[in-house]
Amino acid sequence: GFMTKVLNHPTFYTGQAHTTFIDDTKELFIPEKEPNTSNMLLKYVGNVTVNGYPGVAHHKKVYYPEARLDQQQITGKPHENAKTILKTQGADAVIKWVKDQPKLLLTDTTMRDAHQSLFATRMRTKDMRPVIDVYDRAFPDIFSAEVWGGATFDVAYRFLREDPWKRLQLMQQKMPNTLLQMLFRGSNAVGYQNYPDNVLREFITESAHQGVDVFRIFDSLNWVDQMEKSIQYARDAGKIAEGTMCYTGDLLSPSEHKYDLNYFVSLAKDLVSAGAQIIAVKDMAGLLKPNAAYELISSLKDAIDVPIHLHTHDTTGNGIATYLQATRAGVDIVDVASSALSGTTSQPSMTSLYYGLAGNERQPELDLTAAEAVNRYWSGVKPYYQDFMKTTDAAQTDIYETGMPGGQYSNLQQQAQALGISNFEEVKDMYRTVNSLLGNIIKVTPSSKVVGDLALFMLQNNLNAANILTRGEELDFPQSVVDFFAGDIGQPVGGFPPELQKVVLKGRTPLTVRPGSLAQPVDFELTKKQLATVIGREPTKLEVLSYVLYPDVFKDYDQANKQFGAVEYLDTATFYQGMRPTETTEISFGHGKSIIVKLDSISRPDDVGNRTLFFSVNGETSRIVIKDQS
Ligand code: 3PY
Ligand code: ZN
Repeated sequence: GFMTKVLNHPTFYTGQAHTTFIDDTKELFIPEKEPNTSNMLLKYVGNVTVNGYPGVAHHKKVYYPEARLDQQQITGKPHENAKTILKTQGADAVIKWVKDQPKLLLTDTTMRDAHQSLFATRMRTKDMRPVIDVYDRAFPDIFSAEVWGGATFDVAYRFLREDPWKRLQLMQQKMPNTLLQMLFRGSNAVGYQNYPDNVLREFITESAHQGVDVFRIFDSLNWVDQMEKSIQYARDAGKIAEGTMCYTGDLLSPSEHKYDLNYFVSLAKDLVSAGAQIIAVKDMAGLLKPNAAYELISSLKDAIDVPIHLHTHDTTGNGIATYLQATRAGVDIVDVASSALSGTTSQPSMTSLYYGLAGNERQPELDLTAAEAVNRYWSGVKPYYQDFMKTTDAAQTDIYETGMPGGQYSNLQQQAQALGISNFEEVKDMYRTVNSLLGNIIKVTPSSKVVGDLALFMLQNNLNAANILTRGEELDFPQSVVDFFAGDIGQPVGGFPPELQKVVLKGRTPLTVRPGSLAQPVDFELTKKQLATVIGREPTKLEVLSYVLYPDVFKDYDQANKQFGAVEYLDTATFYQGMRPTETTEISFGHGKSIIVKLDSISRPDDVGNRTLFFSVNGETSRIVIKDQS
């Protein structure tokens, strides 16, 4: 085909047999997708054109001015920082360096949590690329860039049709002077269920190989047992393990008897005993009020000797105030995002915080010119994702009452709408009711989903706090709720409410130990053979890991690749919106190679609903037949 001529991509896949699954060879590259032997990309474009992309309104195609990063503004030079110390002296030296230097340090979450929180994790690697290329010089004083983990892994395969490992490899290659940080869901890794310990070990070891330097390890119920192994595996890999406390409740309230200062201080001590080199306070819902932050950070600084890293979301509108108070109390590192991708459900703005600390001796080191240039670039990227921005556009102080994490706020709104529940106030009220029914649990992925699912279920079935125990006997509860009560995601602080547990489990005996302590290890060699038959070639170990975590998603991804080829080359407007008749676009494959594609016309559907799309590719006609699903 024409594109095979245009492109001659090396195939990194060698098919070489491994004797053991764990080895240190560099032969880990994901095979390059075979870009187009039979108009595969056109099939993709044709399909999106005819049938749309999930979540994207089929409006008139919108192009925005091309996002540009002004290289002239990036003049910094890499110098000694946390990353160079990790490389030359190891993890302990980084911790010492953080403690010894007086400034507030920053973690930039723009390429992970910010777009996860603002537009459902849909940002494509292609749109990150210009920033990745200049990152080391733009932000040489940053503590770390959070760029991986959380939902990015799953969403990359499932929705972006790109390989998350490749994104990480690119960052490792292009950002060698920046600590790369990931969010790791403890025993749930980057998924939503418990994985056996050997899977956690493999995943962490490989992520470390591929570039992750800092592992922020949390558990959705703050259960240290669920984090301990992962902390150890990260340390074994020579990397930095952040033990995480998810913040919930209201520290300042006299009626807060569960998640009070003592709770967090003793949890922090337990995490340090479990091997955490940094303690992260993860305020996923933006509930940590400024004075509570002052109290909490001061107490932690008194009680433990490791750096404190504070993460918040600006959902409730007080993010910067919280950081200022935390800074006063001696917090070591805080999480921020480029302004264009900051605020509301995302992190507070990096430059707002910088200006907010004017006159403070702890004001972070930041090259404002570079930060603003990068920010202007992100402003240019953002409109392309507007269809996914179902998030709030203003501060949501009612979250102080519901405790719902920012990421869930928009998701749950959509789920409720899909079920015909249009009054979100009802959902929020029920969310609070469910939270107390469950005994006031920590709410973050995946425990937040339990609360959300049960809230929607109760609304649909006309259940309330009074009748759930009786009427619940006849009802099958949502799977996430059953799993929670069965102990499959761990033990909540203070245990399960026993009566509701009985009603939900219907005779099943719940776990009281860590699920991973009972799980059979995964046989990677066997899995590799199985995957080989699924994809029709020998998989790399990274592919085997992805398949272990997400078997169906990975299979589906492989199918999509076989059908559509290297869709990561498409521009973002075309990727999400397809093309309109008479439109022309250029698909650039890098190394100066590109093709000009014009959509000449689309036929009406024939009697079986197929439409023919007539493209010209570099002037030659190509016909693509697409089934119209409407
Ligand atoms: C995730 O697990 O993806 C989160 O961001 C939780 O806050
Ligand atoms: Zn977060």
